[in-house]
Amino acid sequence: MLNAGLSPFVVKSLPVRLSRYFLPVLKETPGDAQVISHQLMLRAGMIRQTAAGIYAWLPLGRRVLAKIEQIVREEQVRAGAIEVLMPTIQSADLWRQSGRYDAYGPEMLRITDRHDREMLFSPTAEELFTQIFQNGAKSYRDLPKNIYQIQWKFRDEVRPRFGVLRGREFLMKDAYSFDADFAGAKHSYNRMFIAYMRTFARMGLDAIPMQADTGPIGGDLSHEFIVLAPTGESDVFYHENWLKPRDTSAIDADDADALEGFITGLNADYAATDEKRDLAAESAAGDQLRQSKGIEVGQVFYFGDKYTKAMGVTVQGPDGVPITPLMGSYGIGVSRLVGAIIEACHDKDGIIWPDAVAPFKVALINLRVDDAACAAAAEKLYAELTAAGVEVLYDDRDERGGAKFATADLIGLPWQLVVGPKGVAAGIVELKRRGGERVEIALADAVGRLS
Ligand code: 5CA
Repeated sequence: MLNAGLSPFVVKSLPVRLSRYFLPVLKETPGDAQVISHQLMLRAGMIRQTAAGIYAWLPLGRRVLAKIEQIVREEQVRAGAIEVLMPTIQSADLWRQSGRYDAYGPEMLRITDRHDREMLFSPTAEELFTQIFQNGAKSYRDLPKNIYQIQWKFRDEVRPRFGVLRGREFLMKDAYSFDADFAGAKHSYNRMFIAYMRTFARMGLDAIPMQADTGPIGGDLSHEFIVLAPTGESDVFYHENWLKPRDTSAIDADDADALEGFITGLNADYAATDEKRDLAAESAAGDQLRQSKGIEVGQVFYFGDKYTKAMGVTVQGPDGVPITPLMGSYGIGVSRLVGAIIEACHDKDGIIWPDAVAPFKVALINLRVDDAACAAAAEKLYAELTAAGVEVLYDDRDERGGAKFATADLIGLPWQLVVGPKGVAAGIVELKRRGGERVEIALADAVGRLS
């Protein structure tokens, strides 16, 4: 293991009283939003667009983003990657060293500072990570290394659309691995591959790894992780075996051979994006071949010495001969995932958050704020749930019950705990699973059930 330490970024979210929160929900579906996730994110008060493809994240959206970031982090740390933070604004000269300053084209946002120096807003960060690595690593003993960040990127997309699914400014996890030889580099690639499967599964998503084109990153080995969704922008082809969930819990990622064997076994089932279709493999799959639309939530690349060679990066080898490290890079669309999860998890009333990424666990709904017994019971539940460490959004607003239910359904918290005057008199509250069944339980049992 490279780094078994815990992430230093765990922040506990606090419970909230809705009357004092900032949750600007919309009754009407905004006309300019074409896909369901974009509509629901606007309606649930998660984001607001500030310019084409650029979004402000409001409190509820920020909490979901933080939950997703945290899962991504935990699986990166588990895979041995080490967190850093690079600047978003980078110098054109750095990008000239790899040749990508000219090659990247109009997707790169170019900026000139007051001294007429050419700068840019990073669309990805192979060059900077390579430079930082070179600066700190001198010998083969410094290998392997995998360094990552979770940082905003900017790509001046021709057609930003579908809300956060294709933004211009978006949050990405990007990791970069450095190894001494191909066997090591393949192990680094496989570690990220399995980390991605675990990451997406924890978020309640079935993401299928598919052979993919390498585009402007370059290289000769790449997989895109695709969530199937009719609104996806990618056309994908896969063997129906991929529709069955894969268990990765028993895999020891430190064991390079076992890991390679597991991933080779997975990839025996065909799955490819449009650019990488293999007609022979498709005919072999016969009537088990499926075609669908999908959303790319992550991509892994192996590109060898493409950047290290261009930028003249070496470390001292064991025999004194310099080694040019071999690299891979590994991206996850953190902000895109918020939209992708909603595309996969919603109904006609709103979002249905998987537990692991829900902004709060429980909506505590007081149906009658003007009723003293009701208010006292709700306040007590709020205090006890908070003390038990349950993330609760307490709807203490002076509103009709119907409006409160509509808000709770729209924002999609996994549980609704409903306190009404009749129930309180009988010592009963209602517990409803969002998208599932509702049951009456004893008031005294409510905190236990939700902790
Ligand atoms: N340097 C590599 C990996 S570190 C890289 O940039 N890969 S990427 O181009 O595939 O981007 C990584 C992930 O960012 C994608 O899988 C996708 O989930 C997300 N992403 C890319 N473009 C956008 C966009 N315009 N809006 C939202 N997310 C995006």
